[in-house]
Amino acid sequence: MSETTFKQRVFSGIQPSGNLTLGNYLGAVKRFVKMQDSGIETIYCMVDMHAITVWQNPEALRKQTRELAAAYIACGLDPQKSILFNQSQVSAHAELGWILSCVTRLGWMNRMTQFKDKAGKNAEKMSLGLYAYPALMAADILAYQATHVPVGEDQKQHVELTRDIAAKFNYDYGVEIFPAPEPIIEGTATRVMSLRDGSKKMSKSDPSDKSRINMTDNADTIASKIRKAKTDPDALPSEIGGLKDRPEARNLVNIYAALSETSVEDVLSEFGGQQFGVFKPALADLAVNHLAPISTEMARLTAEPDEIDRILGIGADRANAIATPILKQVKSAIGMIARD
Ligand code: AQP
Repeated sequence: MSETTFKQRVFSGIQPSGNLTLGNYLGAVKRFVKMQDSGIETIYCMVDMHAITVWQNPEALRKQTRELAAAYIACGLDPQKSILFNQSQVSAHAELGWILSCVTRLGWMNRMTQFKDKAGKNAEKMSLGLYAYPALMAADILAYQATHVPVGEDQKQHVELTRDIAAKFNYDYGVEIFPAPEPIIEGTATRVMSLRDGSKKMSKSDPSDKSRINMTDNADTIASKIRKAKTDPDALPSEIGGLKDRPEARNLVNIYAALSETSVEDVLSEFGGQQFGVFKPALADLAVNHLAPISTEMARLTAEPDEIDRILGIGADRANAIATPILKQVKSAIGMIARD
């Protein structure tokens, strides 16, 4: 059992692999903002090295990274309060990623459901990086000795793997360098589902744009996507139990609750007995009112790419200042020679 007390520190990241979705916003960024004001140091990354586990057009990657930075800031992350940077500017991620790959067991990696979901039947054609992704994610977190990791439900298994990797490294080298980071998964929208299929998670890389709400969608597009979202013919129930076996209805109610910061019970007490013809326009209004100021601010920020790059550079320097001494301890524990 670890005796070391680690300073509380939050780390999380998002891949600049496409447009930020409502799922990323509700499952991650909105909660990043809450944690920023909790008095704990917060570090939020644009994980561009994870994004390239699937081929990205270089120009698109640059644009998506700046857009993601703009989205972080437009949603309320303050670069003075939180450390904001893109992963590839801090080499400790890649260095520690390799070291932790040598600690991680293949049997552990083979149990990762996200690789199976993403690779499907084409595993042989996927990159080695996509398979090794969770070891790099462990390095992202452990390079800062982070203790809290706000994520959506789909990332829980990877944070749990990070705990196993941290414990094995500490045990193998007889040190207490790494904490056991806690996944923080809270709220009614920890797993926002596709608008076209209530059994699939809403995802940036889903080939169907209609499956998701992008943070850059305009009011008409948001309203149209919600209007066309798959549902069933029944009215909304008044009790949570009535959402059982109705994944699409449950998803829309969860989104409403998360956006309005109320509970599912409250949403059902307001809309129970109503048809989707009433509920969908109310949800569309709520979503547009919530997201429009964010997309306007994102557009303003992305019009100044040099300013975004400057903010990311400052964030990378601050991140480096934390990660470099931790990586030094790791290398020394392993027996790697370094200059002072
Ligand atoms: N649908 C979702 N509901 C709730 N949370 C979600 N997250 C992602 N999708 C949902 C959370 O967003 C954070 C960043 O995710 P990511 O970009 O690192 O990778 P991902 O989980 O693979 O997200 P996507 O959108 O599905 O990306 P692609 O399509 O590129 O793989 C994480 O905290 C995640 O839990």
